[in-house]
Amino acid sequence: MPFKKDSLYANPLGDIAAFRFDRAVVDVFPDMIERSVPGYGAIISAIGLLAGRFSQNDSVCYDLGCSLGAASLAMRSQITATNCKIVAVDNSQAMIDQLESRLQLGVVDIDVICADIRDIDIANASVVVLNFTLQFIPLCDRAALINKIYRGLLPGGVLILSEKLAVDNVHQQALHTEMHHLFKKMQGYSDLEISQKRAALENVLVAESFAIHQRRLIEAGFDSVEVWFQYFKFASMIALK
Ligand code: GEK
Repeated sequence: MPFKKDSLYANPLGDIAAFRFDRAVVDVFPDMIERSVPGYGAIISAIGLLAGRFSQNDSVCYDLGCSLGAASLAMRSQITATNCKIVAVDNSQAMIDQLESRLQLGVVDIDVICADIRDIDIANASVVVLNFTLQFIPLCDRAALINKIYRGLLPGGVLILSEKLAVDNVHQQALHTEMHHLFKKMQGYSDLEISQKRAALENVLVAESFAIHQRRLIEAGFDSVEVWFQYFKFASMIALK
């Protein structure tokens, strides 16, 4: 079945339930993320390039919160290291079922695992991708996850962390929110869809500032952290071990 256009929030909803990555979301996911996250396609392509640059022979590349595997597929297309595999993890069974049903065999193996990324072991990693996933992890668990990723990375390894950022200055925060709203309108979403989706994500997606991400990554041991891409609040960072 081809994926559908996202119209999940097009009609007025009485009670707006907290957002979940369930079957209804999976059925529209590629359209939803493409029209909601400015720069998503560019970030996915660059994750492929970075995996080509950083993947090491005999190592593992992790895609944490992989959804339908867009980052895994981009990495697979660029990895030339030998005996390197990709491990793609998501805790939404609906996402994992859909990913498994669409995954074709390729030169680089992709192991697909349905699990909470807080519970899995990370070892022998050359590349770790958290592409818009950390923002869904409870604040109290984020440092432990980043510390685990750091420990699991090989020397010379990279973490690619993409997040919706909070902006400290209230005027800038309002401007970035307005610009994201305009971006979504340009993508065909109505004001109702935008406001209902925002309500569904309240307390589910918790954004933090770049300063907070940077501090957590440096405290974990990363040598350096830089933003390599930003489009309004949507940013992607590179952390080097
Ligand atoms: C992409 N990276 O297309 N454990 C595992 N997975 C989780 C957890 C958790 N604790 N919490 C949330 N997820 C993808 C896009 S989407 C981002 C990532 C978005 C999963 C969740 O099930 C969902 O699939 C993903 O993280 C976030 O490059 O929709 O804005």
